[in-house]
Amino acid sequence: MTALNRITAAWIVTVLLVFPIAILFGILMRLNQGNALSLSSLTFYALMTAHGLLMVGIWFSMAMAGVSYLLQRYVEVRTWPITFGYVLTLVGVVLLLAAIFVGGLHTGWYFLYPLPFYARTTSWAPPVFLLALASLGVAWLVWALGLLMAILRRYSLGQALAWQHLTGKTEPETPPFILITTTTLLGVLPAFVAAVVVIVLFALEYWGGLKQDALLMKNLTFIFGHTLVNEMLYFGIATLYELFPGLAGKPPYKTKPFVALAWNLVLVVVWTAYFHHLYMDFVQPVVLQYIGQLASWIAPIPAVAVTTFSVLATVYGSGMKWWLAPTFFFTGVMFWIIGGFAAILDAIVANNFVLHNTLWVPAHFHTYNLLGNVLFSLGFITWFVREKSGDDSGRLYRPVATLYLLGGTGFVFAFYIAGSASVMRRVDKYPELVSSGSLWALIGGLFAILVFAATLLYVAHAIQRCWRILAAS
Ligand code: HEM
Ligand SMILES: [Cu+2]
Repeated sequence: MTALNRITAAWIVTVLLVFPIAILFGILMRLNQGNALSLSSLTFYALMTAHGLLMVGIWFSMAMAGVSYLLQRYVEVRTWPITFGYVLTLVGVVLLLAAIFVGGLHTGWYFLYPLPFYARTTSWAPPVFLLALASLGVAWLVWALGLLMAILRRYSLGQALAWQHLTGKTEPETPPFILITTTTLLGVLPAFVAAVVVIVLFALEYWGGLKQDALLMKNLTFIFGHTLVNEMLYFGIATLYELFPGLAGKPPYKTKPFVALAWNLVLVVVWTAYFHHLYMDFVQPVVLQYIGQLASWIAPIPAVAVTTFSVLATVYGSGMKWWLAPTFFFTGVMFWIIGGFAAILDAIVANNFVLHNTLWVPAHFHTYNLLGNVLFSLGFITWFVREKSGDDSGRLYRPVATLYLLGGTGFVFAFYIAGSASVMRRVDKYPELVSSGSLWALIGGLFAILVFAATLLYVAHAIQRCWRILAAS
């Protein structure tokens, strides 16, 4: 059993152990908003912070782990950066949970300045939190650089970005997987740099009393936060490009000129899309608001269009045998389109006046995470489990697919309805003015319990088999 199999199995076991816990936090929040429970505000915000950070952390890591495994098809992958990433991520998560559940930190997942200094119950929570973030940042930076170097040992930068295909040349060939992985790895690097800078600035204020500029801090925070969650979706897409045609019994995808163009465009545009988080900040230079709106349109559209087209063309007339892996990939793409469309609506300045910080926001990002990116990773995991154990989880197909998709759809639908009724996000109990929010919270919570049930069934299956891979080595 190779080291790469082992570390991949370790990632799967870890991520799948944390996932149901993080879902449970989400259900508790929804039931609290639906008045079926009565948590203290502090507990609610601690759960919210832990839920958001854990979810983003595990699914970013799992997307990277899937890509790391598949990369060995094209280049020599060294396992040490992945193992390093694994260990430091665990350290980061433990520190994070300590800061939240012992230190009383409850800033929300993107810890907007100056919240870490105030939203806490102990004096040591902010430094431990900063340490946790630093640990995660270093873990993922080293891991990402390791993968990038592995690619650049085999391909030149221009080849890895498929520049030769832009002009219609077919040789040397850059597989779409290499192209998307490279653009995504390059894409996350500025996010990690911004994270380091923001941590240092927080530290300067905490220990040195040096007041920071709130607008600068907000920009840096969203270069990090937005870019991280945006790019993790593209790692999932890379995995899909690599595995989906094979699942349909078709030859691998090739990098056509428009595919090369789409992803090169994504590479540069993705860095400026984050401005859409600052539309309500009137002190932000106006030109950046225009750039933000344009970039928010341009960043997802080429990728979505090309991917949707490829996936539909693959399925059409393929006689695809539908089991969990292709079902996860296919439905993931469909919900990605829906969630992406809902996100673009919100990223239009005029709409943002109405939708800003309403439940429309969790509505769209849960659509392309819970029903998009997570499904891409689950598709990879299901494929990996079958490769290694021969078990295609056939028994689970109907119950898991039905409960997860039905529950997930109902859960996000409740967010959309409440969001369009202007119910605000990040509130533990709804005031009279938006009391319809409570009903939709309850409905959303009940649907989420279906997702939880599907997850438990699936997790028990996959962990057992990955555990055997670990134990056999
Ligand atoms: C069935 C599964 C899930 C449930 C029940 C759930 C529930 C929730 C709830 C109730 C909130 C707070 C919404 C508000 O009132 O503002 C929330 C926020 C959030 N969720 Fe989920 N969620 C689920 C899955 C996921 C997944 C898969 C991700 C993956 C990235 C995710 C990431 C987040 C993030 C980033 C936030 C924002 C936290 C913040 O505002 O600081 N969730 N979720
Ligand atoms: Cu964003």
